Amino acid sequence: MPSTVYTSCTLATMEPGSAPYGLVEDGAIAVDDGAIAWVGAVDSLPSEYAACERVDLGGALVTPALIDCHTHLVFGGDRSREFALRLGGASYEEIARSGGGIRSTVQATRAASDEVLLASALRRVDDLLADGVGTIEVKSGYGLTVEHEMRMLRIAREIERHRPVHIRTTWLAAHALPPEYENRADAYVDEVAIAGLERAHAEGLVDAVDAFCEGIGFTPAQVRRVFEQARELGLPVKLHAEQLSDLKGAVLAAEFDALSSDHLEYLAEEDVAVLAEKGTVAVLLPGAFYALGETQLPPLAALRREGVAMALATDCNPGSSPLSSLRLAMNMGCVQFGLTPEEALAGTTRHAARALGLEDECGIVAPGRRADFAVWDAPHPDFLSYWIGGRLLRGRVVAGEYHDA
Ligand code: DI6
Ligand code: FE
Repeated sequence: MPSTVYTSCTLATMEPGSAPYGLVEDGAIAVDDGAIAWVGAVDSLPSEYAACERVDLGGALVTPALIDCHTHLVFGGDRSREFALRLGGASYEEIARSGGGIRSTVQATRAASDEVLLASALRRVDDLLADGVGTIEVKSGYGLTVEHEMRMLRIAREIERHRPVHIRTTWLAAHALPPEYENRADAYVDEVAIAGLERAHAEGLVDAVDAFCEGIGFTPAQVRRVFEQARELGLPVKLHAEQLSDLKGAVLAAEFDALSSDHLEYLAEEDVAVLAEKGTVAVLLPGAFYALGETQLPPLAALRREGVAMALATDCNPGSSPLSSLRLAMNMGCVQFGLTPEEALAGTTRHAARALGLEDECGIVAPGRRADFAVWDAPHPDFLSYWIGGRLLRGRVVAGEYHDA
């Protein structure tokens, strides 16, 4: 396929090192066969690209396509009623313990047809695409039987057939205990979380394995058993850790060379070093922090000091984070957690790619990476975190194909 050269743009390549944001003024990107072949200032475009088709971007800002590395966006029903209850004083944990919360979404998800689940997921996907997203991670966790968990991942994979976006799927059967396993959590772990993982993996449905390590979720000992199975199958792990309390989940995940530990509001300062040592990404989820009215902040200064890569994601889910804008998550990461706008963009590009084990494929605009980038009407990359709402996106290039916003 002949190359296409995109010109007349400011490039925020997000390559670490040199300039802030890896900025290149008056930049050009040569795309060949769905991959980036060359990146730089248009003045130094190699002569071999001189005769290629050119696309003038009219001075737009170009960033890597954003990556939402933590979502639960396939689910049935909604939980707006719970939102009202929480505003009236009930806590997230109280609602969960009284049979609401995740369990109510499980009921609605099991009852919904494949078509209804896919159609509602696509609405949330479209919201994300309008924010320049090119890759989305989607977790299971609202089926809680082997069949229903596998169905969720099949539907997640189906999204790629309907929209220009890359999907990564995560097995999260250890999300909540379904009513039929009341007081039998260990049996659930064996019969659904572990046995189902084997089946889902055999069908090629699993890119990574996750669990909810929490008082209202699963104990570290139970999570360890799920992770041992993942290791046996050669699958990478990640963990919902230290969201509501400190169970040392992040330390456990690091022991299994986790791609990421996610949430981390209650991560102890002394446990930050182990993330740095293992190269585990800290995925921060300010949407859940905001929507649950939390006050305990993740240990940002220590994460930064130790050089832990920090990603940002929506955690898009019907309970704790009814959020389908990754740019709003970036704004919240800055305003609530104290990230800089550059850290926020690194958190939804380069570091988000690492949180999915995709650092060699996407997350920066560089030769050899997939041609996934977002084209914005924005004067500077700070603007993407600064401006709340609006339609900043002009278009997305996904695997070398241009799609208008
Ligand atoms: N932590 C979360 O924030 C979501 N899951 C999890 O393990 C919440 C999911 C829900 O409330 O439906
Ligand atoms: Fe989550």
